Amino acid sequence: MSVLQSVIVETSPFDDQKPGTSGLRKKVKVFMQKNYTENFIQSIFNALGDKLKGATLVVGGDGRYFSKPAINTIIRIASANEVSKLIIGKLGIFSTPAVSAIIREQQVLGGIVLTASHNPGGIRNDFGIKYNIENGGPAPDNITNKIFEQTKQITQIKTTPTLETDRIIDILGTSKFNVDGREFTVEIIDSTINYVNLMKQIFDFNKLRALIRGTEDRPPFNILLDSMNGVTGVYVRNIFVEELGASPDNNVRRVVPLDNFGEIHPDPNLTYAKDLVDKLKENSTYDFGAAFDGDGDRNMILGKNAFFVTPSDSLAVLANNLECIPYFQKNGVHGFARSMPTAAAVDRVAAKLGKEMFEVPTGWKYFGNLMDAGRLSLCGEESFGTGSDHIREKDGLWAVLAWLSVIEAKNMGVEDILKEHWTIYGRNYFTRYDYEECETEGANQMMQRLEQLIASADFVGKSFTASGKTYTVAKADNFSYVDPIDNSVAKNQGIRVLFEDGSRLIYRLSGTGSSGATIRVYIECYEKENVLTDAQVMLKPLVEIGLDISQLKKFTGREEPTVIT
Ligand code: G16
Repeated sequence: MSVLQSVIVETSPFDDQKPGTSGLRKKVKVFMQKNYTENFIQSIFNALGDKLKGATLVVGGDGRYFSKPAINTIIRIASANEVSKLIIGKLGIFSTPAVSAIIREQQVLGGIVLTASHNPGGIRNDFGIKYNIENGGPAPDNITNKIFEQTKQITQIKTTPTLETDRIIDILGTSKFNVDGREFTVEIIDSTINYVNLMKQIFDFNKLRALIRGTEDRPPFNILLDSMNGVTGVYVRNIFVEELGASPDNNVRRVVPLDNFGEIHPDPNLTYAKDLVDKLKENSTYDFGAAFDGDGDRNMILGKNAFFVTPSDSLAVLANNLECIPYFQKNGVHGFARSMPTAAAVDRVAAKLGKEMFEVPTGWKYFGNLMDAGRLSLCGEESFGTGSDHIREKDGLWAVLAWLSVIEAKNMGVEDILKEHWTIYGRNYFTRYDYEECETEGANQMMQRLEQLIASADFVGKSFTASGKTYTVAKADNFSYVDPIDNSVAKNQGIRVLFEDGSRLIYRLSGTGSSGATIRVYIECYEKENVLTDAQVMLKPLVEIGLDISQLKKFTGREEPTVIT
Protein backbone atom coordinates (compact mmCIF):
# COMPACT_ATOMS: atom_id res chain seq x y z
CA MET A 1 0.00 0.00 0.00
CA SER A 2 1.56 3.31 -1.03
CA VAL A 3 1.80 6.00 1.61
CA LEU A 4 -0.34 9.05 0.85
CA GLN A 5 0.58 12.44 2.23
CA SER A 6 -1.97 14.89 3.54
CA VAL A 7 -1.56 18.58 2.77
CA ILE A 8 -2.76 21.85 4.23
CA VAL A 9 -4.84 24.13 2.02
CA GLU A 10 -5.14 27.79 3.03
CA THR A 11 -8.70 29.10 3.16
CA SER A 12 -10.72 31.98 4.54
CA PRO A 13 -14.08 31.95 6.36
CA PHE A 14 -17.55 32.28 4.83
CA ASP A 15 -19.92 34.35 6.93
CA ASP A 16 -23.08 32.33 6.24
CA GLN A 17 -22.36 28.91 7.71
CA LYS A 18 -24.59 29.06 10.78
CA PRO A 19 -26.46 25.74 11.12
CA GLY A 20 -30.27 26.14 11.20
CA THR A 21 -32.97 24.00 12.80
CA SER A 22 -31.32 20.92 11.33
CA GLY A 23 -27.85 21.56 9.90
CA LEU A 24 -26.56 23.85 7.16
CA ARG A 25 -28.97 24.11 4.21
CA LYS A 26 -28.18 26.20 1.15
CA LYS A 27 -28.57 26.17 -2.59
CA VAL A 28 -26.31 23.63 -4.32
CA LYS A 29 -24.50 26.49 -6.04
CA VAL A 30 -23.53 27.92 -2.66
CA PHE A 31 -22.01 24.57 -1.61
CA MET A 32 -20.20 24.42 -4.98
CA GLN A 33 -18.19 27.57 -4.28
CA LYS A 34 -14.48 26.95 -3.89
CA ASN A 35 -13.76 25.68 -0.35
CA TYR A 36 -17.37 26.21 0.86
CA THR A 37 -18.10 22.55 1.56
CA GLU A 38 -14.50 21.92 2.58
CA ASN A 39 -14.62 24.75 5.13
CA PHE A 40 -17.79 23.43 6.73
CA ILE A 41 -16.51 19.84 6.97
CA GLN A 42 -13.19 20.99 8.41
CA SER A 43 -15.11 23.19 10.88
CA ILE A 44 -17.12 20.17 12.07
CA PHE A 45 -13.86 18.30 12.58
CA ASN A 46 -12.21 21.26 14.33
CA ALA A 47 -15.19 21.47 16.68
CA LEU A 48 -14.84 17.76 17.52
CA GLY A 49 -11.16 18.26 18.43
CA ASP A 50 -9.22 15.30 19.83
CA LYS A 51 -12.30 13.04 19.90
CA LEU A 52 -11.90 12.69 16.16
CA LYS A 53 -8.52 10.98 16.29
CA GLY A 54 -8.92 7.27 15.58
CA ALA A 55 -12.72 7.62 15.45
CA THR A 56 -15.27 6.03 13.11
CA LEU A 57 -17.94 8.15 11.43
CA VAL A 58 -20.99 7.25 9.36
CA VAL A 59 -21.59 9.19 6.12
CA GLY A 60 -24.61 9.21 3.82
CA GLY A 61 -27.83 10.93 2.91
CA ASP A 62 -30.76 11.06 0.58
CA GLY A 63 -28.58 10.86 -2.54
CA ARG A 64 -29.57 14.32 -3.74
CA TYR A 65 -27.56 16.22 -6.33
CA PHE A 66 -24.03 17.09 -5.10
CA SER A 67 -23.94 14.16 -2.64
CA LYS A 68 -21.16 12.33 -4.49
CA PRO A 69 -18.67 15.23 -4.65
CA ALA A 70 -19.49 16.07 -1.03
CA ILE A 71 -18.77 12.49 0.06
CA ASN A 72 -15.48 12.49 -1.83
CA THR A 73 -14.54 15.71 -0.07
CA ILE A 74 -15.45 14.20 3.31
CA ILE A 75 -13.33 11.10 2.59
CA ARG A 76 -10.26 13.16 1.76
CA ILE A 77 -10.63 15.58 4.64
CA ALA A 78 -11.44 12.83 7.15
CA SER A 79 -8.36 10.87 6.12
CA ALA A 80 -6.13 13.87 6.77
CA ASN A 81 -7.79 14.66 10.11
CA GLU A 82 -6.87 11.29 11.62
CA VAL A 83 -10.33 9.73 11.37
CA SER A 84 -9.74 6.00 11.38
CA LYS A 85 -12.77 4.75 9.47
CA LEU A 86 -15.78 5.95 7.49
CA ILE A 87 -18.88 3.77 7.08
CA ILE A 88 -20.69 5.00 3.96
CA GLY A 89 -23.95 3.90 2.38
CA LYS A 90 -23.58 2.51 -1.17
CA LEU A 91 -24.11 5.35 -3.67
CA GLY A 92 -24.22 7.63 -0.65
CA ILE A 93 -27.70 6.37 0.21
CA PHE A 94 -28.60 6.43 3.89
CA SER A 95 -31.93 7.61 5.26
CA THR A 96 -31.64 9.95 8.23
CA PRO A 97 -33.25 7.40 10.60
CA ALA A 98 -30.95 4.66 9.30
CA VAL A 99 -27.90 6.86 10.02
CA SER A 100 -29.14 7.33 13.57
CA ALA A 101 -29.72 3.60 13.94
CA ILE A 102 -26.27 2.56 12.76
CA ILE A 103 -24.44 5.18 14.84
CA ARG A 104 -26.11 3.65 17.88
CA GLU A 105 -25.65 0.04 16.84
CA GLN A 106 -21.97 0.40 15.96
CA GLN A 107 -21.32 2.80 18.86
CA VAL A 108 -19.31 5.18 16.71
CA LEU A 109 -18.49 8.83 17.34
CA GLY A 110 -21.16 10.24 15.03
CA GLY A 111 -22.21 10.79 11.47
CA ILE A 112 -22.43 13.33 8.69
CA VAL A 113 -25.85 13.40 7.04
CA LEU A 114 -26.03 14.88 3.55
CA THR A 115 -29.54 16.11 3.00
CA ALA A 116 -31.74 19.17 2.89
CA SER A 117 -34.59 16.90 3.97
CA HIS A 118 -37.93 17.96 2.47
CA ASN A 119 -36.40 20.81 0.44
CA PRO A 120 -36.26 20.25 -3.34
CA GLY A 121 -33.07 18.86 -4.88
CA GLY A 122 -31.17 19.17 -8.16
CA ILE A 123 -28.61 21.63 -9.38
CA ARG A 124 -30.87 24.66 -8.93
CA ASN A 125 -32.15 23.60 -5.52
CA ASP A 126 -30.93 22.68 -2.06
CA PHE A 127 -28.19 20.67 -0.41
CA GLY A 128 -27.45 20.27 3.27
CA ILE A 129 -24.91 18.95 5.76
CA LYS A 130 -25.76 17.95 9.30
CA TYR A 131 -23.65 16.45 12.07
CA ASN A 132 -25.12 13.76 14.34
CA ILE A 133 -23.56 12.86 17.68
CA GLU A 134 -22.80 9.52 19.34
CA ASN A 135 -26.37 8.99 20.57
CA GLY A 136 -27.41 9.04 16.89
CA GLY A 137 -29.26 12.35 17.16
CA PRO A 138 -28.71 15.75 15.57
CA ALA A 139 -25.97 17.75 17.29
CA PRO A 140 -27.40 19.91 20.08
CA ASP A 141 -27.02 23.69 20.14
CA ASN A 142 -23.76 23.70 22.11
CA ILE A 143 -22.08 21.65 19.36
CA THR A 144 -23.62 23.47 16.39
CA ASN A 145 -22.58 26.74 18.05
CA LYS A 146 -19.02 25.42 18.30
CA ILE A 147 -19.09 24.43 14.62
CA PHE A 148 -20.37 27.90 13.72
CA GLU A 149 -17.54 29.51 15.74
CA GLN A 150 -15.05 27.39 13.80
CA THR A 151 -16.55 28.45 10.46
CA LYS A 152 -15.89 32.08 11.40
CA GLN A 153 -12.18 31.58 12.16
CA ILE A 154 -11.10 28.79 9.82
CA THR A 155 -7.83 29.39 7.94
CA GLN A 156 -6.72 25.89 6.93
CA ILE A 157 -8.20 22.69 5.50
CA LYS A 158 -6.38 19.39 5.98
CA THR A 159 -6.95 17.03 3.08
CA THR A 160 -5.39 14.18 1.09
CA PRO A 161 -5.81 15.20 -2.56
CA THR A 162 -4.10 12.07 -3.88
CA LEU A 163 -6.58 9.70 -2.21
CA GLU A 164 -8.45 8.16 -5.14
CA THR A 165 -12.19 8.41 -4.48
CA ASP A 166 -13.43 7.82 -8.00
CA ARG A 167 -16.42 5.40 -7.92
CA ILE A 168 -15.46 4.34 -4.41
CA ILE A 169 -19.04 4.62 -3.16
CA ASP A 170 -20.46 2.62 -6.08
CA ILE A 171 -19.24 -0.77 -4.89
CA LEU A 172 -19.86 -2.61 -1.61
CA GLY A 173 -16.71 -3.49 0.30
CA THR A 174 -13.79 -2.18 2.30
CA SER A 175 -10.85 -0.10 1.03
CA LYS A 176 -7.81 0.60 3.14
CA PHE A 177 -5.38 3.48 2.65
CA ASN A 178 -2.18 4.57 4.33
CA VAL A 179 -2.32 8.30 5.01
CA ASP A 180 0.69 9.89 6.69
CA GLY A 181 1.63 6.44 7.99
CA ARG A 182 -1.79 5.76 9.55
CA GLU A 183 -4.37 3.25 8.33
CA PHE A 184 -7.57 4.81 7.02
CA THR A 185 -10.54 2.58 6.13
CA VAL A 186 -13.57 3.27 3.95
CA GLU A 187 -16.35 0.69 4.23
CA ILE A 188 -19.22 0.86 1.76
CA ILE A 189 -22.34 -0.89 3.08
CA ASP A 190 -25.91 -1.61 2.10
CA SER A 191 -27.56 0.88 4.43
CA THR A 192 -30.89 -0.94 4.55
CA ILE A 193 -29.69 -4.09 6.34
CA ASN A 194 -29.24 -2.76 9.89
CA TYR A 195 -32.36 -0.65 9.66
CA VAL A 196 -34.59 -3.47 8.45
CA ASN A 197 -33.30 -5.71 11.23
CA LEU A 198 -34.09 -3.01 13.76
CA MET A 199 -37.67 -2.70 12.46
CA LYS A 200 -38.07 -6.47 12.75
CA GLN A 201 -37.11 -6.28 16.41
CA ILE A 202 -39.59 -3.47 17.09
CA PHE A 203 -42.67 -4.69 15.23
CA ASP A 204 -44.46 -7.99 14.70
CA PHE A 205 -43.76 -8.57 11.01
CA ASN A 206 -45.97 -11.68 10.92
CA LYS A 207 -49.01 -9.69 11.98
CA LEU A 208 -48.19 -6.88 9.58
CA ARG A 209 -47.75 -9.32 6.71
CA ALA A 210 -51.12 -10.88 7.52
CA LEU A 211 -52.70 -7.41 7.54
CA ILE A 212 -51.27 -6.47 4.13
CA ARG A 213 -51.74 -9.85 2.46
CA GLY A 214 -55.08 -10.61 4.12
CA THR A 215 -56.14 -13.79 5.90
CA GLU A 216 -59.08 -16.16 5.73
CA ASP A 217 -60.96 -13.84 8.08
CA ARG A 218 -59.82 -10.51 6.78
CA PRO A 219 -59.38 -9.07 3.26
CA PRO A 220 -56.00 -7.51 2.40
CA PHE A 221 -55.57 -4.05 3.87
CA ASN A 222 -54.82 -2.03 0.78
CA ILE A 223 -52.00 0.47 1.28
CA LEU A 224 -50.30 3.00 -0.98
CA LEU A 225 -46.90 4.27 0.12
CA ASP A 226 -45.33 7.22 -1.71
CA SER A 227 -41.57 7.65 -1.38
CA MET A 228 -41.75 10.82 -3.49
CA ASN A 229 -38.55 9.78 -5.34
CA GLY A 230 -36.64 10.12 -2.09
CA VAL A 231 -34.38 7.80 -0.15
CA THR A 232 -37.13 5.74 1.50
CA GLY A 233 -37.78 3.96 -1.80
CA VAL A 234 -35.05 1.41 -1.15
CA TYR A 235 -36.23 0.78 2.40
CA VAL A 236 -39.89 0.57 1.34
CA ARG A 237 -39.08 -2.04 -1.29
CA ASN A 238 -37.08 -4.02 1.22
CA ILE A 239 -39.54 -3.87 4.12
CA PHE A 240 -42.94 -3.67 2.47
CA VAL A 241 -42.48 -5.55 -0.79
CA GLU A 242 -39.87 -8.16 0.16
CA GLU A 243 -40.67 -8.70 3.85
CA LEU A 244 -44.35 -7.87 4.17
CA GLY A 245 -45.61 -9.01 0.78
CA ALA A 246 -46.93 -5.71 -0.56
CA SER A 247 -47.39 -5.45 -4.30
CA PRO A 248 -44.58 -3.57 -6.09
CA ASP A 249 -47.13 -2.35 -8.63
CA ASN A 250 -50.11 -1.37 -6.49
CA ASN A 251 -48.88 -0.69 -2.97
CA VAL A 252 -45.81 1.49 -3.46
CA ARG A 253 -44.93 4.36 -5.76
CA ARG A 254 -42.00 6.59 -6.65
CA VAL A 255 -39.57 4.17 -4.97
CA VAL A 256 -36.46 4.89 -7.03
CA PRO A 257 -34.42 7.64 -5.36
CA LEU A 258 -33.64 10.41 -7.85
CA ASP A 259 -31.03 13.09 -7.25
CA ASN A 260 -33.55 15.83 -8.08
CA PHE A 261 -36.58 13.95 -6.69
CA GLY A 262 -38.03 14.06 -10.19
CA GLU A 263 -38.37 17.85 -9.87
CA ILE A 264 -40.97 17.55 -7.11
CA HIS A 265 -40.88 19.02 -3.63
CA PRO A 266 -40.33 15.87 -1.50
CA ASP A 267 -42.36 17.12 1.43
CA PRO A 268 -45.18 14.89 2.68
CA ASN A 269 -48.02 17.31 3.20
CA LEU A 270 -51.35 17.98 1.50
CA THR A 271 -49.83 20.45 -0.95
CA TYR A 272 -46.66 18.72 -2.08
CA ALA A 273 -47.97 15.16 -1.81
CA LYS A 274 -51.19 16.09 -3.63
CA ASP A 275 -50.50 13.36 -6.14
CA LEU A 276 -50.94 10.73 -3.44
CA VAL A 277 -54.01 12.48 -2.05
CA ASP A 278 -55.57 12.43 -5.52
CA LYS A 279 -54.73 8.75 -5.99
CA LEU A 280 -56.53 7.86 -2.76
CA LYS A 281 -59.53 10.01 -3.67
CA GLU A 282 -59.76 8.45 -7.13
CA ASN A 283 -59.45 4.89 -5.89
CA SER A 284 -61.55 4.08 -2.87
CA THR A 285 -60.17 0.56 -2.62
CA TYR A 286 -57.16 2.06 -0.86
CA ASP A 287 -57.56 1.84 2.91
CA PHE A 288 -54.42 3.72 3.81
CA GLY A 289 -51.86 6.08 2.30
CA ALA A 290 -48.54 7.44 3.52
CA ALA A 291 -45.84 9.66 2.09
CA PHE A 292 -42.26 10.31 3.16
CA ASP A 293 -39.83 13.17 2.61
CA GLY A 294 -36.49 13.17 0.80
CA ASP A 295 -34.41 11.76 3.67
CA GLY A 296 -37.09 9.54 5.20
CA ASP A 297 -37.64 11.12 8.59
CA ARG A 298 -41.06 12.69 7.90
CA ASN A 299 -44.38 10.98 7.28
CA MET A 300 -47.94 11.86 6.35
CA ILE A 301 -50.75 9.44 7.24
CA LEU A 302 -53.98 9.24 5.23
CA GLY A 303 -57.00 6.98 5.56
CA LYS A 304 -59.55 5.83 2.99
CA ASN A 305 -60.54 8.56 0.51
CA ALA A 306 -57.48 10.54 1.66
CA PHE A 307 -58.84 11.19 5.16
CA PHE A 308 -56.04 13.37 6.59
CA VAL A 309 -54.50 12.72 10.00
CA THR A 310 -52.75 15.80 11.38
CA PRO A 311 -49.28 14.97 12.72
CA SER A 312 -50.46 16.19 16.13
CA ASP A 313 -53.35 13.72 16.11
CA SER A 314 -51.12 10.98 14.73
CA LEU A 315 -48.84 11.40 17.73
CA ALA A 316 -51.77 11.29 20.16
CA VAL A 317 -53.28 8.16 18.59
CA LEU A 318 -49.96 6.32 18.71
CA ALA A 319 -49.42 7.42 22.32
CA ASN A 320 -52.79 5.97 23.20
CA ASN A 321 -52.06 2.60 21.57
CA LEU A 322 -48.38 1.81 22.08
CA GLU A 323 -49.14 -1.41 23.94
CA CYS A 324 -49.83 -3.18 20.64
CA ILE A 325 -46.17 -2.77 19.54
CA PRO A 326 -43.73 -5.44 20.81
CA TYR A 327 -40.95 -2.89 21.46
CA PHE A 328 -43.08 -1.04 24.00
CA GLN A 329 -44.46 -4.26 25.50
CA LYS A 330 -40.85 -5.11 26.27
CA ASN A 331 -39.43 -1.71 27.22
CA GLY A 332 -42.47 -0.03 28.75
CA VAL A 333 -43.73 3.43 27.92
CA HIS A 334 -42.06 6.34 29.65
CA GLY A 335 -42.90 9.96 28.87
CA PHE A 336 -44.24 11.71 25.78
CA ALA A 337 -43.08 14.95 24.17
CA ARG A 338 -44.00 17.33 21.38
CA SER A 339 -42.51 20.49 19.93
CA MET A 340 -44.10 23.68 21.20
CA PRO A 341 -46.12 24.53 18.05
CA THR A 342 -47.51 20.96 17.85
CA ALA A 343 -51.15 20.77 18.96
CA ALA A 344 -51.64 19.51 22.49
CA ALA A 345 -53.68 16.37 21.67
CA VAL A 346 -50.94 14.12 23.06
CA ASP A 347 -50.93 16.07 26.35
CA ARG A 348 -54.44 14.76 27.02
CA VAL A 349 -53.31 11.17 26.46
CA ALA A 350 -50.31 11.71 28.76
CA ALA A 351 -52.60 13.09 31.47
CA LYS A 352 -55.00 10.15 31.20
CA LEU A 353 -52.23 7.53 31.18
CA GLY A 354 -50.25 9.28 33.93
CA LYS A 355 -47.13 9.78 31.80
CA GLU A 356 -44.64 12.65 31.93
CA MET A 357 -45.21 15.19 29.15
CA PHE A 358 -42.60 17.58 27.72
CA GLU A 359 -42.95 20.61 25.43
CA VAL A 360 -39.67 21.43 23.64
CA PRO A 361 -38.66 23.95 20.96
CA THR A 362 -38.95 23.05 17.28
CA GLY A 363 -36.10 20.70 16.34
CA TRP A 364 -35.68 16.98 16.89
CA LYS A 365 -32.37 17.66 18.67
CA TYR A 366 -34.33 18.83 21.74
CA PHE A 367 -35.77 15.34 22.34
CA GLY A 368 -32.39 13.58 22.57
CA ASN A 369 -31.45 14.33 26.19
CA LEU A 370 -34.86 13.25 27.48
CA MET A 371 -34.60 9.95 25.60
CA ASP A 372 -31.04 9.35 26.79
CA ALA A 373 -32.28 9.93 30.36
CA GLY A 374 -35.01 7.30 29.92
CA ARG A 375 -37.82 9.82 30.36
CA LEU A 376 -39.18 9.88 26.83
CA SER A 377 -40.54 7.02 24.70
CA LEU A 378 -42.58 8.73 21.99
CA CYS A 379 -42.52 12.21 20.52
CA GLY A 380 -43.58 14.16 17.50
CA GLU A 381 -43.87 17.45 15.74
CA GLU A 382 -46.53 19.15 13.69
CA SER A 383 -43.99 19.26 10.84
CA PHE A 384 -44.79 15.62 10.02
CA GLY A 385 -42.22 14.09 12.35
CA THR A 386 -42.99 11.13 14.59
CA GLY A 387 -40.60 8.81 16.36
CA SER A 388 -39.57 6.94 19.46
CA ASP A 389 -36.49 6.22 21.54
CA HIS A 390 -35.48 3.33 19.26
CA ILE A 391 -33.23 5.94 17.58
CA ARG A 392 -32.62 9.67 18.00
CA GLU A 393 -34.17 10.94 14.76
CA LYS A 394 -37.74 11.04 13.66
CA ASP A 395 -38.58 8.06 11.53
CA GLY A 396 -41.12 8.05 8.70
CA LEU A 397 -41.16 4.31 8.07
CA TRP A 398 -41.35 3.54 11.77
CA ALA A 399 -44.43 5.78 11.98
CA VAL A 400 -46.16 3.87 9.18
CA LEU A 401 -45.30 0.50 10.74
CA ALA A 402 -46.61 1.82 14.08
CA TRP A 403 -49.86 2.96 12.48
CA LEU A 404 -50.33 -0.36 10.72
CA SER A 405 -49.72 -2.15 14.03
CA VAL A 406 -52.47 -0.08 15.66
CA ILE A 407 -54.81 -0.74 12.75
CA GLU A 408 -54.07 -4.47 12.91
CA ALA A 409 -54.60 -4.65 16.67
CA LYS A 410 -57.81 -2.62 16.71
CA ASN A 411 -59.13 -4.04 13.45
CA MET A 412 -60.34 -0.55 12.55
CA GLY A 413 -59.69 1.89 9.71
CA VAL A 414 -57.87 5.21 10.11
CA GLU A 415 -60.94 7.43 10.18
CA ASP A 416 -62.75 5.28 12.75
CA ILE A 417 -59.67 5.25 14.97
CA LEU A 418 -59.55 9.06 14.86
CA LYS A 419 -63.25 9.44 15.56
CA GLU A 420 -63.02 7.09 18.51
CA HIS A 421 -60.02 9.03 19.80
CA TRP A 422 -61.82 12.37 19.55
CA THR A 423 -64.86 10.95 21.32
CA ILE A 424 -62.67 10.03 24.26
CA TYR A 425 -60.36 13.03 24.35
CA GLY A 426 -62.04 15.83 22.39
CA ARG A 427 -60.29 17.30 19.37
CA ASN A 428 -57.40 19.74 19.05
CA TYR A 429 -58.11 21.42 15.72
CA PHE A 430 -54.86 22.51 14.13
CA THR A 431 -53.64 24.15 10.98
CA ARG A 432 -50.37 25.72 9.86
CA TYR A 433 -49.99 28.50 7.34
CA ASP A 434 -46.59 28.77 5.65
CA TYR A 435 -45.45 31.83 3.75
CA GLU A 436 -42.34 30.60 1.96
CA GLU A 437 -39.45 32.70 0.65
CA CYS A 438 -40.68 36.08 1.89
CA GLU A 439 -38.39 39.10 1.91
CA THR A 440 -36.21 38.66 4.99
CA GLU A 441 -36.50 42.29 6.03
CA GLY A 442 -40.31 42.35 6.04
CA ALA A 443 -40.48 39.05 7.91
CA ASN A 444 -38.05 40.25 10.57
CA GLN A 445 -39.95 43.51 10.96
CA MET A 446 -43.18 41.59 11.42
CA MET A 447 -41.65 39.46 14.16
CA GLN A 448 -40.10 42.50 15.89
CA ARG A 449 -43.39 44.32 15.88
CA LEU A 450 -45.19 41.27 17.26
CA GLU A 451 -42.62 41.02 20.03
CA GLN A 452 -43.27 44.65 21.00
CA LEU A 453 -47.01 44.19 20.72
CA ILE A 454 -47.20 41.22 23.07
CA ALA A 455 -44.98 43.06 25.58
CA SER A 456 -47.32 46.07 25.65
CA ALA A 457 -49.04 46.62 28.99
CA ASP A 458 -52.61 46.00 27.84
CA PHE A 459 -52.06 43.01 25.52
CA VAL A 460 -52.91 40.33 28.09
CA GLY A 461 -56.65 40.61 28.72
CA LYS A 462 -57.33 42.06 25.30
CA SER A 463 -60.18 40.48 23.25
CA PHE A 464 -60.21 39.86 19.52
CA THR A 465 -63.33 39.05 17.51
CA ALA A 466 -63.68 37.54 14.03
CA SER A 467 -66.58 35.80 12.29
CA GLY A 468 -68.64 36.09 15.45
CA LYS A 469 -66.11 34.44 17.76
CA THR A 470 -64.22 36.26 20.51
CA TYR A 471 -60.91 35.20 22.04
CA THR A 472 -59.28 36.84 25.05
CA VAL A 473 -55.51 36.77 25.55
CA ALA A 474 -54.46 34.93 28.72
CA LYS A 475 -50.71 34.96 28.16
CA ALA A 476 -48.21 35.93 25.48
CA ASP A 477 -44.47 35.37 25.29
CA ASN A 478 -41.50 34.37 23.19
CA PHE A 479 -41.04 30.68 24.06
CA SER A 480 -37.98 29.73 26.12
CA TYR A 481 -36.97 26.22 27.10
CA VAL A 482 -34.75 24.94 29.87
CA ASP A 483 -33.62 21.39 29.16
CA PRO A 484 -34.57 19.36 32.27
CA ILE A 485 -31.51 17.14 31.90
CA ASP A 486 -28.58 19.52 31.33
CA ASN A 487 -30.30 22.85 32.11
CA SER A 488 -29.25 24.34 28.77
CA VAL A 489 -31.49 27.21 27.72
CA ALA A 490 -33.00 27.86 24.27
CA LYS A 491 -34.54 31.33 23.94
CA ASN A 492 -36.64 33.09 21.28
CA GLN A 493 -38.22 29.90 19.99
CA GLY A 494 -41.47 31.43 18.71
CA ILE A 495 -44.05 33.99 19.71
CA ARG A 496 -47.02 32.50 21.51
CA VAL A 497 -50.39 34.12 22.00
CA LEU A 498 -52.35 31.88 24.37
CA PHE A 499 -56.07 32.53 24.78
CA GLU A 500 -58.28 31.93 27.80
CA ASP A 501 -60.05 28.92 26.25
CA GLY A 502 -56.76 27.15 25.48
CA SER A 503 -56.63 28.23 21.83
CA ARG A 504 -53.19 29.27 20.58
CA LEU A 505 -51.55 31.33 17.87
CA ILE A 506 -47.83 30.76 17.31
CA TYR A 507 -45.51 32.69 15.01
CA ARG A 508 -42.04 31.46 14.02
CA LEU A 509 -39.51 31.96 11.30
CA SER A 510 -38.45 28.63 9.83
CA GLY A 511 -34.86 27.52 10.39
CA THR A 512 -34.73 25.13 7.44
CA GLY A 513 -35.21 27.32 4.37
CA SER A 514 -32.29 28.02 2.08
CA SER A 515 -33.21 31.50 0.87
CA GLY A 516 -35.36 34.37 2.08
CA ALA A 517 -37.56 33.88 5.14
CA THR A 518 -40.38 31.42 5.67
CA ILE A 519 -43.00 32.55 8.16
CA ARG A 520 -45.00 29.86 9.90
CA VAL A 521 -48.28 30.64 11.66
CA TYR A 522 -49.65 27.80 13.79
CA ILE A 523 -53.32 27.92 14.77
CA GLU A 524 -54.97 25.63 17.30
CA CYS A 525 -58.24 25.36 19.21
CA TYR A 526 -59.80 22.63 21.33
CA GLU A 527 -63.36 21.32 21.22
CA LYS A 528 -64.64 18.72 23.67
CA GLU A 529 -67.89 17.86 21.89
CA ASN A 530 -67.86 19.43 18.46
CA VAL A 531 -65.28 17.12 16.92
CA LEU A 532 -66.47 16.52 13.36
CA THR A 533 -66.30 19.99 11.81
CA ASP A 534 -63.89 20.66 8.95
CA ALA A 535 -60.68 22.02 10.51
CA GLN A 536 -60.36 24.98 8.15
CA VAL A 537 -63.95 26.00 8.89
CA MET A 538 -63.49 25.61 12.64
CA LEU A 539 -60.26 27.60 12.67
CA LYS A 540 -61.31 30.40 10.30
CA PRO A 541 -61.99 33.02 13.01
CA LEU A 542 -58.64 32.34 14.69
CA VAL A 543 -56.83 32.50 11.35
CA GLU A 544 -58.37 35.92 10.71
CA ILE A 545 -57.32 37.09 14.15
CA GLY A 546 -53.83 35.68 13.63
CA LEU A 547 -53.35 37.56 10.37
CA ASP A 548 -54.82 40.71 11.89
CA ILE A 549 -52.63 40.67 15.02
CA SER A 550 -49.44 40.11 13.02
CA GLN A 551 -50.32 42.40 10.10
CA LEU A 552 -48.72 39.68 8.01
CA LYS A 553 -50.16 40.87 4.72
CA LYS A 554 -48.82 44.37 5.24
CA PHE A 555 -45.30 43.22 6.13
CA THR A 556 -44.96 40.51 3.48
CA GLY A 557 -47.25 41.69 0.69
CA ARG A 558 -48.63 38.13 0.62
CA GLU A 559 -52.36 37.62 0.21
CA GLU A 560 -52.28 33.83 0.58
CA PRO A 561 -50.00 31.27 2.24
CA THR A 562 -47.81 29.05 0.06
CA VAL A 563 -48.82 25.92 1.97
CA ILE A 564 -51.68 25.16 4.34
CA THR A 565 -51.54 22.00 6.40
C1 G16 B 1 -36.36 19.77 10.72
C2 G16 B 1 -36.25 19.44 12.18
C3 G16 B 1 -37.61 19.38 12.79
C4 G16 B 1 -38.36 20.66 12.53
C5 G16 B 1 -38.41 20.92 11.05
C6 G16 B 1 -39.04 22.25 10.69
O1 G16 B 1 -36.96 18.72 10.05
O2 G16 B 1 -35.62 18.20 12.39
O3 G16 B 1 -37.45 19.16 14.16
O4 G16 B 1 -39.66 20.58 13.03
O5 G16 B 1 -37.11 20.94 10.54
O6 G16 B 1 -38.25 23.27 11.15
P1 G16 B 1 -38.55 24.76 10.73
O7 G16 B 1 -39.95 25.04 11.19
O8 G16 B 1 -37.51 25.55 11.48
O9 G16 B 1 -38.44 24.86 9.24
P2 G16 B 1 -36.37 18.16 8.69
O10 G16 B 1 -37.31 17.06 8.30
O11 G16 B 1 -36.36 19.33 7.76
O12 G16 B 1 -34.99 17.70 9.03
